[in-house]
Amino acid sequence: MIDLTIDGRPVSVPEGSTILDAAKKLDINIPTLCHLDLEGTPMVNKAASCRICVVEVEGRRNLAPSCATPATNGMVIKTNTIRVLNARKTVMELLLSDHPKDCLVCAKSGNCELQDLAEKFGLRENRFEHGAQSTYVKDVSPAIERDMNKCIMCRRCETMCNEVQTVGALSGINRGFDAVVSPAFEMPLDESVCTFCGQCVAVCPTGALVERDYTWKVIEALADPDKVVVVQTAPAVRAALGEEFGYEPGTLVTGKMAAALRTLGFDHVFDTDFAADLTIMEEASEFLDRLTRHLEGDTSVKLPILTSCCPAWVKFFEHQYPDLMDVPSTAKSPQQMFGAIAKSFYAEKLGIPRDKMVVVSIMPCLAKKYECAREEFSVDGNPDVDLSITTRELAHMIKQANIDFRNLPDEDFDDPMGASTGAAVIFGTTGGVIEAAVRSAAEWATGQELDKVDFESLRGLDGCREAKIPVGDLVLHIGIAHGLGNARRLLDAVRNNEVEPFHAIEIMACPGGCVGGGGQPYHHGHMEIVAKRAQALYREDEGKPIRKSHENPSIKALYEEYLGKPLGEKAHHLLHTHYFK
Ligand code: HC0
Ligand code: SF4
Repeated sequence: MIDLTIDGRPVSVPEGSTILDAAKKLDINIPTLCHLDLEGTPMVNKAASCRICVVEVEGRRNLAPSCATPATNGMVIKTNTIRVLNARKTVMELLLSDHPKDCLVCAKSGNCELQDLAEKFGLRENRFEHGAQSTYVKDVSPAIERDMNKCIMCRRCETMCNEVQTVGALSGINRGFDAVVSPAFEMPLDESVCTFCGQCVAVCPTGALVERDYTWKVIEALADPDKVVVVQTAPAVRAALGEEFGYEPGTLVTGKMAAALRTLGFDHVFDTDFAADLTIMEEASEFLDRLTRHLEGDTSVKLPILTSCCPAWVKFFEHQYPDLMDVPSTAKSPQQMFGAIAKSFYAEKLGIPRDKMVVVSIMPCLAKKYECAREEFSVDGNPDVDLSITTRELAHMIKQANIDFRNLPDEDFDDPMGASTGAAVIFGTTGGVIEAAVRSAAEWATGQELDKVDFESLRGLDGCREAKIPVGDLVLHIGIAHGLGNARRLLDAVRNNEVEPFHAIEIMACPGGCVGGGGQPYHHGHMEIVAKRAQALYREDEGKPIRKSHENPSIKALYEEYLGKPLGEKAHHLLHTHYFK
């Protein structure tokens, strides 16, 4: 252990700790901006570029950035001398001198770490106010908006994109005043290898990176008397939306969310979970089909099957693993299956043409905005899912509409596309999709009912996991990765035959799965919040009367009435897709 003193108080910390870690242990709150420590992961932003966390170290001439300075034995640290305060004040003044002052209309207002610090510092004037201002043009993609005039070069996004996600879409370019974080050659994000996972947005401390906001388009659709507006809510939203209304992380607000959507004026309040059950029908069938053929010696069949419901993961493998394009399942994601069924089966049921229906999805994700805009998910230019908004955007809509969320009654989803099982709701956390698939595949393969549907070995938050699940005479070898960097590690090991062959692998782009999605309420790196949301989904699963997708009565009826059988012709046409290099 290392023993040191901070502001006159002794503290012991493990070898390798920084001064900031030691101060945290004493609950001394040194301000930080570029620092990012995703608790529970080895990931730390090492840039130490902002210098807001400087402290005085006895015996050293220069102030030291506490986030990047190792604690050593006998150190005597002071965190609030006039020299330290003066240095921090200067840093803040310089940062603010080249920062737009449009806080009132900034998407990050209320969640901006720069704004919070300015408030904390109580700056009332700025000596550098009339300096030069950056004049970058906004980069607007279907999912993310980049306003580099608001970038403070903390480089958290770069660390997230390059080290955690290993996508490599962002890097610091130019020098001095013109330095900025950008895709290569300053190309628009949309033309780069960006996956729209949104994790850079989740960690950006200012409004430099934000979601493309579609709330006003949704409001316009709701106000249009000629439109029938159908809404679907992703599994992970119900476990996080409450945080925007003062509930503890991990509080389920499924019933209040349904009531709020009805109050907002949606004509049909449905659930993406319904389509998650449908996804399992197709994906588990495809898995069993491939597995059976493989066991019969068909060498053309590809195993492991990879899940394909996360659009950032899909874009990642399209860019980075074009040789593996025939390995992922061809099943569309639940969001897109929902849209395809809503605008065919349900529109026909209502007796309306597809272009009279507007399908809105509420997602914890930014990549879903990009996914619903992909050309293959439309018919004659009319998209299956018209608009996708995030958990945060929904919270804004609820607040804007003067809805007293906390006092709403708990309401149910509408029928038939609101009915779902416990297997569907766990889609929202890492390991959930494959657990749901195993529940159905195991019963189909053996013809016997499972004694227990909980597969605890598939759960947890380790970045790469594996489990062996006995099914009849076979032992299924299942892999799970969340976070694209972990996905890359696992896939490289598979491609290089460094691991025992897997039968199936689940991949989700965001750390934690969708509960940690880029569109969820900001968790500022506190991964324990993500873990609480995951626990909430397992609770909802446990409380459901039906916990296996193939037992969902509305799904059974959909196949009987409309689709035929899983992997059948109609199902193939509506529920499966293909990938592009
Ligand atoms: Fe997910 Fe999904 S589980 S990707 O994480 O599969 O966004 O919540 O909606 O589509 O269901 C996100 C969450 C979804 C989809 C589902 C899947
Ligand atoms: Fe990188 Fe994801 Fe941000 Fe794209 S959205 S720049 S892939 S972190």
